[in-house]
Amino acid sequence: MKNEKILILGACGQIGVELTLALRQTYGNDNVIATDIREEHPLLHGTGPYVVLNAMDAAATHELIKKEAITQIYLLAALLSATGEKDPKRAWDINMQSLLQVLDLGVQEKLHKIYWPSSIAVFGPTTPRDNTPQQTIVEPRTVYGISKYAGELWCQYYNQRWGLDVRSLRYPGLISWKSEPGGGTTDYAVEIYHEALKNGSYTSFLSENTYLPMMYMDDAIRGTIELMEAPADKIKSRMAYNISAMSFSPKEIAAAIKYHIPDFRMDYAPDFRQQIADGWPKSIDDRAARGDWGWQHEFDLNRMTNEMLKHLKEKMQLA
Ligand code: AKB
Repeated sequence: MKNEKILILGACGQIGVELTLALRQTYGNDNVIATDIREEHPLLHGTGPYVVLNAMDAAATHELIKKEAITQIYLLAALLSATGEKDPKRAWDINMQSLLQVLDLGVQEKLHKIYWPSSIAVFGPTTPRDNTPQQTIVEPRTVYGISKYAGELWCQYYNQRWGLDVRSLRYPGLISWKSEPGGGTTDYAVEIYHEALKNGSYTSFLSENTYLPMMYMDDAIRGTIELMEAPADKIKSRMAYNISAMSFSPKEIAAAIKYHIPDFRMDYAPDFRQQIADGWPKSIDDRAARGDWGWQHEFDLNRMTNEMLKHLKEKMQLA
């Protein structure tokens, strides 16, 4: 078993649940302390230590780091793009304060590594939208995107100024059957599978030809752990890496579902999230991640659709 003691902040969110379970398999259940402001997620129950903790509470976080002799932190607590637009100042406070505290604690306690997720939301309407490069025009228009871009710059700053080993990925929309998404613009691509199985229909809040970069959660979790385990000299970007797997529109995901559920019906009623999606990339150039530390995706739209429908059917006891 690897000799690290890991603290997860925000373990009950969409990424947190699956990342905690995967890290517990690699590092041992007792070596991964899961925390969140909410009650423990049912899937984490009985799999290892759990503490109710607000990621904004620096003193309590510091105490836990010392008590548990923590060596690595994964900071996943955040408000996402759609929720963030409803209360921009709160989104800024949560997203930035938690990151700056963790970076400071990382320096103070000489932590081995820190992981903090960024997002395709760092890009904006002036960014080239097809095959968006690793380095390009970056003018985010959502508070979530602004906080992610500022956060990337802070990560790079702490790495250069204090030698802190902080690593990050710009996640596309993440699709999972185990844990629920939490207030993003790409959430439609998860909801659609649930509704297809429950009701045989779905009304998309994005228009039919809105292409966005997406990824199956298994790929995202494996990629995150591979990034964190890569030798430090392979990590050339101390901001965040573009990573990509697939790109599709609501019309295309509907067609992939229709292949399994021929009567599935899709309607469209775009809302405020359409404008957010219209400012984001359609597809991502992730050659830097592939070249520097060997990133590779495994799931495309059809393979992911098979998995999502199979697992959700079992979960919903429809199989
Ligand atoms: C969102 O839609 O806000 C997130 C993201 C792309 O970071 N899923």
